[in-house]
Amino acid sequence: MVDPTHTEAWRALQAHYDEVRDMHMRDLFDEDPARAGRLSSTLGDLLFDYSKNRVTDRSVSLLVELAEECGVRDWIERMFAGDAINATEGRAVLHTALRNRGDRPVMVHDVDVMPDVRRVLEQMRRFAEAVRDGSRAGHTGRAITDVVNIGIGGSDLGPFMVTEALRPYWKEGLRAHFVSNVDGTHLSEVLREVRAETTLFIVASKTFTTQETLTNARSARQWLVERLGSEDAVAKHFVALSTNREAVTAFGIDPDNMFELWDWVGGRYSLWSAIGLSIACVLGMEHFEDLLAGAYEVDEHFRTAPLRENIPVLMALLGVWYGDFFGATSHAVLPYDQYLHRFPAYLQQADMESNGKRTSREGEVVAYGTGPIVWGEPGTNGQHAFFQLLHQGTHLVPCDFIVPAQSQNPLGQHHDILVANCIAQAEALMRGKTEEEARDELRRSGASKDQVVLLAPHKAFPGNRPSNTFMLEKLTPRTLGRLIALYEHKIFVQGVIWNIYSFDQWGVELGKQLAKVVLPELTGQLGEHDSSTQQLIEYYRLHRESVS
Ligand code: G6Q
Repeated sequence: MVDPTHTEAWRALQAHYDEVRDMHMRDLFDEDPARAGRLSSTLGDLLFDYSKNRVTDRSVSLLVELAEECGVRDWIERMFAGDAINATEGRAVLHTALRNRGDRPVMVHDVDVMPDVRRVLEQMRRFAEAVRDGSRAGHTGRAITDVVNIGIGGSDLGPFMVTEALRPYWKEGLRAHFVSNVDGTHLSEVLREVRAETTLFIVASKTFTTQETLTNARSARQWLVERLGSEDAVAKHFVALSTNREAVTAFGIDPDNMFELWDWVGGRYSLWSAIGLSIACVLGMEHFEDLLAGAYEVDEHFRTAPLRENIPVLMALLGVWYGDFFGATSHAVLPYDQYLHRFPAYLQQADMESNGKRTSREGEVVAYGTGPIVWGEPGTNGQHAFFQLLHQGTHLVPCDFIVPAQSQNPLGQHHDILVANCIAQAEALMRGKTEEEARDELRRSGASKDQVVLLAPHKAFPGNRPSNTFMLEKLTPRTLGRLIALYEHKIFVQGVIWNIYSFDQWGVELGKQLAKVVLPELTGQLGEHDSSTQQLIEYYRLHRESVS
């Protein structure tokens, strides 16, 4: 266990920060034409350009030393080896086993988990193929046209993001829907779009105890039985993805219609498991396996590449550099691909639920910054919204630009325009515009002296704002698999350096506990609360509609 601030590398980085904080990236590029080539890495067709960061070669070396002193190499080994590194829950962390395409065994408590992983993949393949070819039909014999995934958090965000990202691979005539929110509006809106006879509900819940998911699943079940007029219909229209056979059976789903996962699969790392069944159904198993294969390539890279060339490690170290030395508190993810519109939301959970922690592995409150606030929107929309703050605001927000070279929907000049904007934004953030340049520009455009004085300070950009750019040939199952796995491992490395446990999520419990207390009070006996909580409950009791 290492407090990162007690390492030699941290102290050296602190001194080094004083040397580099006023350097401008514009000068670093001007002085060194080979900078981009040196500060870039490739993996398959992926180009990771991290040269637009406020680092010198020495910064990178010191950051890598930090990773070494914090034992990153050893932690990587331990994760892949199935050690119980999720210590507060006493579990191994093995999403990498789910996409292990090699023949390496993966041992948990001396048992190789790979035969089970392959068995469930095979079960998913048979099921997905049968749904797709119509042989796994609904209660009345009609083929399935709509798959509705009912799940929340890790049992929703991953499959939803992936199916959206890979829409061009959907089978014609088969649509995916996702219901997560317990707000009845979410389920109602989806049910308006589908027909009971041809709809398959996938109840995705690792624990099968989640209030939102079970509430949605019960209402969906009732809707189906009412429409098809028979309880028997449930067997043909409901399947479950879970670790909890008993609860699945108690809910009324035949265990034969259950796809298993295991406690060593974390919810927010579970899209590679049976939780990905909706992906396999709409995309086909071969595309789901391509997704796994892309992630596996990254796993192999992460396990074997030297830290200095290891892309997730570099991504992680740059985040630590800005968060803990430059004081950045957030990180923007900006995919220039409309299909990736849920990617920032997906990463929000992956990152913030993993590293939004303040307690060290020794149980102490840490004295340094940990996980950032992750946010973002697809470009170019963001440019017309929050980019103002990125360019001229008072916060330093490191950005990730993600852009494929080929569009899934080539249309006139659209893609060139999209890519030009992406590249130009990263350049503008880095380069900026001095007040002198702004004045020159104004003069050339014929502005009066007064206008020049008035406007130049507002038209100047400080620049020196860091970004990474990820360029890929095309967004495919394989390249998406790579991208997701890169971020997963980045998050892991940061957790190791910050000396926190990245794979639990105790911070989501208190609200759930209190909701259990408040729920009966909305209609029954009122308990003791602070005056604000009391007032809100009373307001609701006065105005609520009674539902039959
Ligand atoms: C993820 C979290 C959380 C979880 C949901 C759904 O890492 O644990 O988001 O995925 O709470 O849980 P179930 O799958 O058990 O319903």
